[in-house]
Amino acid sequence: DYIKSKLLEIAQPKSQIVKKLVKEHGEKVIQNVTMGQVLTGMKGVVSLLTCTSKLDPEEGIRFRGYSIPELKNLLPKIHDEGEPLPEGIFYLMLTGELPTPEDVRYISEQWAQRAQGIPAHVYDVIEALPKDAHPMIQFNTAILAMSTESQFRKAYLVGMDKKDYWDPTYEGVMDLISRLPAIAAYIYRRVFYNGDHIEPDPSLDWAGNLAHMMGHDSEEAKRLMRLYMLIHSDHEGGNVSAHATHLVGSALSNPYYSFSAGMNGLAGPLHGMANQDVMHWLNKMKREIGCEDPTEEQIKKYAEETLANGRVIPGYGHAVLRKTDPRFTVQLEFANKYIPDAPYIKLVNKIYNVVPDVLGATGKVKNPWPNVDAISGSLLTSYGIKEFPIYTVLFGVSRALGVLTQLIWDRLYGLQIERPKSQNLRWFIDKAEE
Ligand code: CMX
Repeated sequence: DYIKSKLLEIAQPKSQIVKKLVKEHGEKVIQNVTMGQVLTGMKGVVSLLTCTSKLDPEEGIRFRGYSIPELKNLLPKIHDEGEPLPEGIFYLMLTGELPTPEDVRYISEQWAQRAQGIPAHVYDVIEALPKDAHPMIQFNTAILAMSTESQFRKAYLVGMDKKDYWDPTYEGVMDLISRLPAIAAYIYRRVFYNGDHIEPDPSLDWAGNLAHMMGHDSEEAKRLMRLYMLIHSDHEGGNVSAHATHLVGSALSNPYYSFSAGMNGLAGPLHGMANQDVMHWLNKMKREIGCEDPTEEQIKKYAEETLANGRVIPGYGHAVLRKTDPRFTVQLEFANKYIPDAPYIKLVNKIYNVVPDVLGATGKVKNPWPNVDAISGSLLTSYGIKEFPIYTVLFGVSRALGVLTQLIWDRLYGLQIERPKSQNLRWFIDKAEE
């Protein structure tokens, strides 16, 4: 595997730098932390080393320095007009370099081959769950069930030198990522299509195959899936799914355990589950207003009622972003270009016109603008993927690309176990009085 030797070459000097920073600058003060930050979710506290992507509050996400619009041009794609292949962003996040079309092809082939190794018991475990168990329950159970295959644990028990931990981590990550589309599609077909499963097409790319195995075989659906897999892949290190994966991985739990932790976090309504909740919110609005095409005035009233009832408006707001999420914008551009008249897209546009003002009027919401989830479900629905409970699973398949790449880097850097300090309420009261 030439990627492994390349990675080691890139990583060796970097891991030396990390060691040197700890040794020679370990005492350096890098930030003051306020009580408010600690008591409101540690926002803005620099406490993680993440190399795969960085989030700017105004500009949004950059993957190894490249924005989404830049990557649309720079990453290899199947058609000139089409979307970059997620294999390419994986390569970029892993190595820090832009891939050639050959690199992308190599990863596609590797994943197609590795995907064949899903152990039979994983399907038995999924089948043991009730069909109406939320797809995220089924997805995460399958991920844990796959950890019987972990090379990391075996290598650890044999007594592997810690400088080599990254190698079985890489193997586990490649296996795991390769298998997620088949698992996601299996759950989708089990829950929504009577278990009428579709075999993978070995000639297809990773995301194209996911759309195919789900039964959405048009080129448009495959293009949308590539876009979806690209933009959800990473969002810096502090979001719940990335941080949870990193935290659990810091105990040298294998990639399956680590990713499963991240997926448990993604299943929360304030994180990845928001993409499903947006659809519930929209549909409830249509039901309550009693029409398919509510006016902006009606939407505004419904949004205000949502707030008055002590609920959040899903798809809006962000812990870091302070502008419209570029992941929202790129989806809106796709929708406005190809399906401007789709009813759900019209609705998304109207909501975008009124909800920021409604949230702004509260005076407390720090970011009134839409995030990635405000449109993803409407777009999927418009392309025939209408089963909302699968949306967070699709988010999870994509998120694996970033958080698991970072997990390999955690091992390459030789990072230690994470163990921040906690204090009780008395300590905070005493601090306030100091
Ligand atoms: N609707 C209503 N209230 C909102 C809001 C929204 N969309 N966004 C923030 N607020 C409220 C918060 O609940 C908080 O209220 P309290 O002071 O009463 O607790 C206040 O505004 C301040 O919050 P904030 O600093 O602006 O936002 P946070 O960093 O605490 O939270 C987020 C960020 C995303 C959880 C929040 O904006 C939210 O709940 N949004 C809706 C859910 C959502 O879309 N999540 C998906 C995010 C993207 C993703 O991970 O997929």
